[in-house]
Amino acid sequence: MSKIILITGASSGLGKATAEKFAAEGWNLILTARRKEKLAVVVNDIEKKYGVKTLSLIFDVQDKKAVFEHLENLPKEWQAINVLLNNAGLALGRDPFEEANLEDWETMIDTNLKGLLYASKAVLPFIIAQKGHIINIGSTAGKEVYKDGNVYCATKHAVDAISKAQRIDLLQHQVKVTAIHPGAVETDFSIVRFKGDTTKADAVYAGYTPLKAEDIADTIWYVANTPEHVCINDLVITCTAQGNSTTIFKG
Ligand code: NDP
Ligand code: 8X3
Repeated sequence: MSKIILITGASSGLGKATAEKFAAEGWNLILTARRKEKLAVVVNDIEKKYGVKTLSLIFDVQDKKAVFEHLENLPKEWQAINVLLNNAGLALGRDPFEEANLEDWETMIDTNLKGLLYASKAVLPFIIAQKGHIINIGSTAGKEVYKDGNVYCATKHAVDAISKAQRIDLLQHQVKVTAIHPGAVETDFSIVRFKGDTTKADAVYAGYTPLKAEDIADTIWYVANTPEHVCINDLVITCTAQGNSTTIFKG
């Protein structure tokens, strides 16, 4: 029987690439996002290319009621979830503390932290039943704080802490928990962060070869397919040109 991965934030970037990777390996997919049309394109492509089964769910992970309504009431045939990938997330702005926008802070906290908690809690009974695996997408921003990264860094530090907590608390259920912390990956991330300013977004990836979403998808595939007795706890991955969040060798 095919395995099932549930991916939050599957309409672009890391989530989309991971959906493709797992579909190519024959897994069935539960894919979630807010943008219905964008997710529909991903789903159509994958179904055509790989012939796997997909279930798409449209909701905002910030909306506690919607998360629980969708995930607690999954159709029976979709409840045997092997892997939950908590990926939905974003940065908004890169501003000094005194200038940063309060609403941006709230959106990042509600998405990156509370959304991850809601999704994890809602599907936990299914994951426990499978002795499954929770994979949380953190960031190098969860390992160090950089200037003007304030609340984004805080949310990713929280993902790091929650991953450790989940690993300890879920040990008794033999649920694996992994946190993956990427450095710069060229996706829509910076376009979202800089609110459509493509000049600023492009500058983030100029002058070196950043990670591709597929690099992270390959890593997630590896982490999700270790032998039963092996759990990769924590993994920081950057492109070769990146030493930490703010040190990038641009030739
Ligand atoms: P993208 O902007 O390409 O993708 C983000 C995904 O998250 C989209 O599918 C988006 O879907 C979804 N999403 C965002 N907010 C919500 C929400 N409130 N409810 C539901 N879904 C939501 O960026 P990435 O693929 O790069 O980002 C994925 C994750 O990787 C994030 O957690 C990010 O912090 C992390 N990360 C990214 C790095 C990078 O350099 N790119 C590096 C380190 C970590 P939709 O808008 O349709 O809802
Ligand atoms: C995304 C990477 O360096 O912009 O999490 O924080 S960074």
